[in-house]
Amino acid sequence: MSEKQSNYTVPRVWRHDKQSGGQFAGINRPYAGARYDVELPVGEHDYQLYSLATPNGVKVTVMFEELLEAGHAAEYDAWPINIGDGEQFSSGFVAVNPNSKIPALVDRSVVPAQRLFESGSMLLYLAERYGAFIPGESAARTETLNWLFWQMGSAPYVGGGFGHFYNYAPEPIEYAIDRFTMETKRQLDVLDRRLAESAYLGGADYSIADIATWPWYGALALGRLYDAGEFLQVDEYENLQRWARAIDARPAVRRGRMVNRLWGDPSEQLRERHAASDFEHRTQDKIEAASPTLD
Ligand SMILES: N[C@@H](CCC(=O)N[C@@H](CS)C(=O)NCC(=O)O)C(=O)O
Repeated sequence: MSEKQSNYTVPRVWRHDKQSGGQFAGINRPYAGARYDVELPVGEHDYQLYSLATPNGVKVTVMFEELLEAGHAAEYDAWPINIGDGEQFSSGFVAVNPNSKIPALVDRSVVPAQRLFESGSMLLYLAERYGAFIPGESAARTETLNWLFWQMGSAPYVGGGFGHFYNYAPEPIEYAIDRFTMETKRQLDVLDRRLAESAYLGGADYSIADIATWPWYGALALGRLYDAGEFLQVDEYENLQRWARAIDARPAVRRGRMVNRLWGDPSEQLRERHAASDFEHRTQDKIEAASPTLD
């Protein structure tokens, strides 16, 4: 253990008796499990998604919208889970995801109903169910899974590492920001080099590897995540830019980004989604216009 430059002496035993002061400090606890009893709402479709439009949530709403766009019968109900309010710790949510993180999904078309947690598991389940966005041929399928699992292992360095210390920590810590910026830029270069040799991550075709990766690294490349585009000099990654823009222009991606979104431009928020027509009639601007709040 280094003894340089710190007022902090590491105790023999860590105790949870202080607040870190960070943005999510109020909801973090060092133990798992339900904190209160509330059942989850259930709509009419086979798929019930409990999520939020963070990068991990957007992966799954984009997948559903891509499946629907391609003509598959993958209608779903999407219910917002406000993680800032601790809704991921309800008994209903924990029964679907014991890890208390969005997204969580239930497929009621099978008996007993199938629960799914981990966005990568959901993408693979849906891709296999519909034979879509995953190659059938062994080498291309394996390469697609290589990148899918790469994303699942790598993104926590961006979100929990870079994003946390650059954006959410109560004070900037140079050592932590340097460490995670180094790794984030290295990962951006990994993607840029792959996308120099291939249109999409798995190969010539758009797949679940791209659907998983774009909400994190595409958003970073487009300067939408943590307002860190200039800091990370994302314009230098030309192949990544080409890929990020191509995916951004897909209609299903535009819709998927809106689902379970609780912040930003009200016309871009579809807080609950139950039907394709909701994008036209149930965005937050229209809901607010129909029932103006009283001052
Ligand atoms: N590996 C998980 C990560 C899910 C995750 O980290 N979700 C975050 C939002 S992006 C969350 O629910 N955080 C709430 C919390 O940590 O209490 C996945 O891909 O599904």
